[in-house]
Amino acid sequence: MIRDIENETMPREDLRALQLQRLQAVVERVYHLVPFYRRRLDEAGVKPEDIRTLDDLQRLPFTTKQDIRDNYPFGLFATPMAQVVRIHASSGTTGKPTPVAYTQRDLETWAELMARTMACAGAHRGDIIHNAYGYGLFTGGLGFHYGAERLGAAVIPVSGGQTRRQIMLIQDFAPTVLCCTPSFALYLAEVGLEMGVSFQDTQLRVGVFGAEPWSEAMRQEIENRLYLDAVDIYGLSEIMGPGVCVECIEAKKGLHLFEDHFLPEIIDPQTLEPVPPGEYGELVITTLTREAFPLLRYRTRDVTSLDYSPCICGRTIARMQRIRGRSDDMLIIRGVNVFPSQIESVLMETPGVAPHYQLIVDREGQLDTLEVHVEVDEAMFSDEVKKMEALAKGIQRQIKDYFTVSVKVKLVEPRSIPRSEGKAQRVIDKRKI
Ligand code: DLL
Repeated sequence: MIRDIENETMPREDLRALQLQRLQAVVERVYHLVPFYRRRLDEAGVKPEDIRTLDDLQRLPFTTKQDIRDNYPFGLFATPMAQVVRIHASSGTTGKPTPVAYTQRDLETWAELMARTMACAGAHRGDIIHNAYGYGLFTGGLGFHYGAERLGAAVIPVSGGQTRRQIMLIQDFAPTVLCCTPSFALYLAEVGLEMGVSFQDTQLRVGVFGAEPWSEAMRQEIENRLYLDAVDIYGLSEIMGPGVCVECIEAKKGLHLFEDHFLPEIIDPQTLEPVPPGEYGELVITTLTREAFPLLRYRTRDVTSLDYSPCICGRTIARMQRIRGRSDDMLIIRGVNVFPSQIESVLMETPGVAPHYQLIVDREGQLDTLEVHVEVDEAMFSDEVKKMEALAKGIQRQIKDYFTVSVKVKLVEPRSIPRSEGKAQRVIDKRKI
C-alpha cells in the first residue's frame, strides 16, 4: 500500500521543484551552521545563492566517512546539543564509530519514512512485527520500532540473540512480519528445522531484510524456507538509518528511494563524475530535510544504479537496484573485479551446498588469491568423497566461467561457518590482518 500518495507518486517535475527548494535550504543551513561545510564551500568557490538548479548539485563538495571521522565526535552536528534528542552510530567494526544526531523533528521524519517503508513492504495496521534488528547504537532496531508503531502495528522488540527463544516467540505470539538481516533469517530457518518447527505453520507473511548485501538467489532460498515474501530494505546510519529505500511488495524490482528527503546520484568512484543513466556506480546522497546531521553529497561506497521509470505499484520515485557490493569491499582478484554477492549467486545456484559461505582473501607474492569456503548440506556431506570433489570442481569451473579467475573452493562441514545474529562477515581479508 502507498502510505503517502502525495510524496510517493508526485509528478517528477513537481518532485524536482521540491528537491531544489530543499537543496537550497540545506546548503544555506550548513553554510551558516557547520564550520566544516563553510570551509569546504568557500574552497569550492560556491555560495548558497549559486544553487539555482538541481544541476548545480555538481558544484558542491563531496562528504566522505573520513570527513565525519575527522570531525569526531560531534563536529558536523548542525544544531546545538540542546536540540539533539538522540544519537546513533554506524556499525563499523574497526576504529571509532561515526556518531549521528537527530532532533525531535528528525525522529518524526524517520518514523514517518519507516512507516512508509513498512507499508511499501506490505505491512499494515493489525500486523504483529517481530523486530530482530539489534537495538542500541545501531539504527536497525529503533528505526523499525518507531516505524512499526507509527504504522499502527504491534511491535515485538526482540532485538538480536537467543535464537531458539525467538523461534518460540514466533510460534506463540504469531507475528506476521519478520524484520532482521537476511543472514539471520536463514539462521532462524536452520534453528527452526533443528527444533522441528515448520515455518509453514507460522503466521509470517512478509520479511523486511537488509543491512547487508544479499542476492536474488538468497531471496529465493529465504522465501522457500520461511514461507514468506522477502523484501529488500536499504539504509545507512550516516544518512538516517533504515528507511532510505525499500522494495514494494507488488513488484520486488528495485528499491523505491524516498526522494523528497534524499537526493541520490550515481558517480564513477574513480573520476567522481556522474555515470550515464542506468549504469552502475557509487551511490551518493544529499540529505534534504535532516536538521541535526545534514550531509552534502555523502559518498556511501555502495555500488548500484538508479531507474527512473514508473513502477507497477504507482510510485514515481526512483528505484535503486539491489546493492551489488561496496566499492571498498570489491575484491580485485588478478585484475578482475569481484563482488562477494556475485560469488553468492553462483553458490546459490549449485545444488548440494548450503547458503553459508566465507571468502578468504590472501596474497601470494604479488598476486591476490581467493578461497571460497562453502558448507555442503547434510546429504552431500554423508556422500562419497568422489562426489564432494566433483562438486568443488564444478563450483570452481562455474566461478572461472563467470569471472575468468581461478579460485580455490573448499567444501566444509554443515554448520561449521559461524552464524551471525546481525550482519554476517562474508569476507576474511588476510591481507589486512
Ligand atoms: O545497516 C541501516 C539498516 C538497518 C538498513 C536495518 C536496513 C535495515 P549501517 O550499520 O550504517 O546502517 O550500515 C550501512 O550497510 O552502507 C551498506 O553497505 C549496507 N547495507 C544496508 N542495507 C543494505 C542492503 C544500516 N539492503 C551499510 N543491501 C550500507 C546491501 C546494505 N547492503
